[in-house]
Amino acid sequence: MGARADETELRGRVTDLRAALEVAGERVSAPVRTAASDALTTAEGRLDLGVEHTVVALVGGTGSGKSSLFNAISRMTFADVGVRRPTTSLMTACAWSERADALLDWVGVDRERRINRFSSLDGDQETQLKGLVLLDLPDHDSVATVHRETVDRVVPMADLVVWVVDPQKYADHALHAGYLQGMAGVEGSMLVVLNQLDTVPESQRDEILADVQNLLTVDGLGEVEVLGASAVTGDGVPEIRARLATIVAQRSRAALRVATELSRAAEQLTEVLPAEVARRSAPGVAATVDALADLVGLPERTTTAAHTLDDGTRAGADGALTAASVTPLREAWLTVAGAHLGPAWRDSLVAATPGDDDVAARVTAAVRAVRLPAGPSRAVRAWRATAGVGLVVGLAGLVAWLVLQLMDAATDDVRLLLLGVGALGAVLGLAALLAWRGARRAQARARSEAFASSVRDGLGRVVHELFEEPADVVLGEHAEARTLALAAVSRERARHARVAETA
Ligand SMILES: Nc1nc2c(ncn2[C@@H]2O[C@H](COP(=O)(O)OP(=O)(O)OP(=O)(O)O)[C@@H](O)[C@H]2O)c(=O)[nH]1
Ligand SMILES: [Mg+2]
Repeated sequence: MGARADETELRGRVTDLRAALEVAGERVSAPVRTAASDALTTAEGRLDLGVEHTVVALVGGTGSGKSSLFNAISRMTFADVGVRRPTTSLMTACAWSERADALLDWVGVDRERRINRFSSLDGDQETQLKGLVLLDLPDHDSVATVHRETVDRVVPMADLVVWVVDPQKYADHALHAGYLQGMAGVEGSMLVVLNQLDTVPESQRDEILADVQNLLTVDGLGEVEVLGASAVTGDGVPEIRARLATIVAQRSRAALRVATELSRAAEQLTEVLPAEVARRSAPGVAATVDALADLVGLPERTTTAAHTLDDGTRAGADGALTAASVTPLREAWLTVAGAHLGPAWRDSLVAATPGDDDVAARVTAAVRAVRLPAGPSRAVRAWRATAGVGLVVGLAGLVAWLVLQLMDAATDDVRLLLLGVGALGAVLGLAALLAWRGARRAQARARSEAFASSVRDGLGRVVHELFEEPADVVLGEHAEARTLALAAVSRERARHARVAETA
């Protein structure tokens, strides 16, 4: 990954972690919050120093040729090379960057001891080292305490430590016991240069290089690369520059450190934002509506609605809920909606949900608000009228027939006609009577269904407004904080999590 891309990614992760903290607010415990904001401060501070830089420190005993190599690598004569030992007491820096000043302030290089290689005329040849900050350090085994202190302070800041040894002193005890043996495990950020090879007869060079490598193996640093060079003749210097170019192209240690710090803090945050917490409270809604329906005595009210013909007032009246009667139900809702939430998040959910009084009042009002069409239905009225007419006609026909029969009046035809009309009327009337009863039963059924579904709709609205909506705000914030924290752990993990959670 390029340095720029690194910085962009890390800044994005900083933004995400900060946003996660903002969304979560005080619902995350103070220690986790503090750790995260400390990590943010450190990360931003380090990013401002520029993580695109690769700090390479030349370290070694006095006279090994650090300053000479510094000049050879930078192709300048900025560092003091001397015969009086130790020569270098102040660090010298060469930056293949125009933005390294903040970093060099942090490392502690004096302003006068810095040179910029990038603005020089031959910049074109130097682009392969872009981002390199080369440091010439004082001698690590110095008689001057301050030199040793400088080395001890700066070595941990470096992305790469180049140990410069010479053919006379490469086996030096102070170097191996004091430094190299302690570097086992970080071989990747080390390089050894055996300088002054020009002072060794050509026939012995391979042998002496192999000896250096063997000593490193004894130190537990068998993996460390050893390069031979001569700062005076320039032999081996292009190889060193090529090696540095490769390292400059890799992710810097600073970027790694920032990435690790951010990951650790964000990971801690995701641990207090469990994945098991639901993103929506919808799954608990139906059960709560059912429980409320029981609580308001919906079955009995439905019976009342079926057997009365008013506008539903009777069925909806009476039995105002008390706050206490709502408490268990509200608790049950909070338990389901708030499953797996941390304590502070649960408090936030409780605070967002209206109290028992409100719920009781809204539920009572919802039941009372149900309105049904009053009076008998059209079918009931029609069949009743039909039955009335049929029975009256039937009765009249039969009575007239009976009277004429007894008086032996009128012709047979007329009497037969009256008998027919009477019988037909009676049959029709009775049939209409049966249909009327059926229509009344159908109306009762329809009224009970309409009442029940209106009450359920009303209860559904109450649950939606008083329970679901506020809970979804809290759960949504929880999910958002978690997604942001995951993004701050690493872009990769955030992508995986999003895929898993939407699957
Ligand atoms: N022959 C030869 N002499 C060298 C080479 N590199 C450095 N020298 C000489 O060794 C002496 C010390 O060189 P410096 O570069 O000052 O060594 P240093 O490691 O910076 O020394 P301090 O600053 O005292 O720690 C100088 O006289 C250099 O000219 C080399 O590759 N070959
Ligand atoms: Mg020097």
